[in-house]
Amino acid sequence: MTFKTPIEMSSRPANVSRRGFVGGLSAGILGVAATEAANAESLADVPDRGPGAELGAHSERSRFVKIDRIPEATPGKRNIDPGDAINSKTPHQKLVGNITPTDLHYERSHSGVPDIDPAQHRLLIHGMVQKPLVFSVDDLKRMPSISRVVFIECTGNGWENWKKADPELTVQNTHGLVSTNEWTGVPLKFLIDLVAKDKGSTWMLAEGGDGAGVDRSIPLTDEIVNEAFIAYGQNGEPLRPAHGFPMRLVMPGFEGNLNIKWLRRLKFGNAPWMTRWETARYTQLLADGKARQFQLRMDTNSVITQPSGMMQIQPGYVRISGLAWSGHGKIARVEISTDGAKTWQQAQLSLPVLPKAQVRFQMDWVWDGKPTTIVSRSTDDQGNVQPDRKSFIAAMGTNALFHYNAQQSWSIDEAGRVRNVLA
Ligand SMILES: Nc1nc2c(c(=O)[nH]1)N[C@H]1C(S)=C(S)[C@@H](COP(=O)(O)O)O[C@H]1N2
Ligand SMILES: [Mo]
Repeated sequence: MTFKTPIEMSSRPANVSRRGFVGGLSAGILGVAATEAANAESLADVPDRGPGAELGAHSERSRFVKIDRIPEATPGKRNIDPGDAINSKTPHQKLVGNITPTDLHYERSHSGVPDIDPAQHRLLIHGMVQKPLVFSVDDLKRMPSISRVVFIECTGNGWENWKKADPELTVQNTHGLVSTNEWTGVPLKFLIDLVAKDKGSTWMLAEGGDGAGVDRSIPLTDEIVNEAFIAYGQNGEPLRPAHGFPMRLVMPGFEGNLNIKWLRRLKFGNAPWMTRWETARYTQLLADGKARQFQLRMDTNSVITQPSGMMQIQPGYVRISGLAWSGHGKIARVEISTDGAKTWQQAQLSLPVLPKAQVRFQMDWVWDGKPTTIVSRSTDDQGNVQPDRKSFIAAMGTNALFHYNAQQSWSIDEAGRVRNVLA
């Protein structure tokens, strides 16, 4: 859910001065940021050089860098047998920048990863069309393509904090089901024109080629027809099997579940198919006992990733950093409170700020060593403001499970320990 406040729309988000973007770093903080660095005038303190390792066919991370996704089961069940995992989450606490490395993009696969030979794979497009067609992967690769940086977010992202706050959760546990990659593929609009879709067709069924039989009904709004695409590329290479090799649907701004992986069929019709995935699953039980269906858009969200859950900070200079995203459009601004949501300051955004993609925000802070709570709040260019937890729960109740986008609070105690709390 979101709050609406009227804000101006422009290429530079309203109310953000150029100084609000990185590049306009204020000189005042330079001295504070460098206080940890030692005084030096020669190379004496800089380690010597030596011969390097041989060149390989591809590069690996440094042996000094330990960075992994974590496989998890249902909410709250951590440290499980990987064979029981339903998700594998992105380690946002260890990442920088706006793009998620391909191997660390979160994964949600309902029945494991199928082993698909691209030479055998086919995509059938049929239903309310003049020319039903079946495409190979090579057919798609010969068509005009687009490349777009977008986030994909599981509707379950954040569900750990609906009811209670486990103080031992990291940001990987609470927000590890959203990632941002560049995807390359064929616009849905191009395929719609090839098969000559009937004007009367207002819905599309997208079906995956995995054992779970994930299939979803997608309303053919102008926005979806113009923005959805069938991707075969991910961060410049073929999709990884975990993310839908050899092709998947990409639905910028909408529920992760609609981004059907291992895509094998698109069927056009004039009503939703009411599949298991939009009736028994991915509906929201509201406070009055009624269920909400087809809540498809991912709302305005943000989270501080550094410092975040289970980290330890020292009094003095702290660079706060995090990620913000919105399924409605571009992030216009992010504000940070370091006094438990009493006062707010505007953070800097790392360019470029792209629609329906995650953007990194940063802010300087000098921690006085007193216990406090830090929290971020994002606003997008459509005027949607990320709600605080109380308003979110008041509107959504506690029966629901999906689309949690309340502000994330991290408490800091007198020892500098950072913990997950519900504000
Ligand atoms: N065929 C198929 N498509 C699927 C899924 C699946 O299990 N099978 N999982 C869905 C869900 S619930 C999410 S959140 C996204 C996850 O995409 P990712 O694993 O590339 O992050 O894919 C969606 N597409
Ligand atoms: Mo999902």
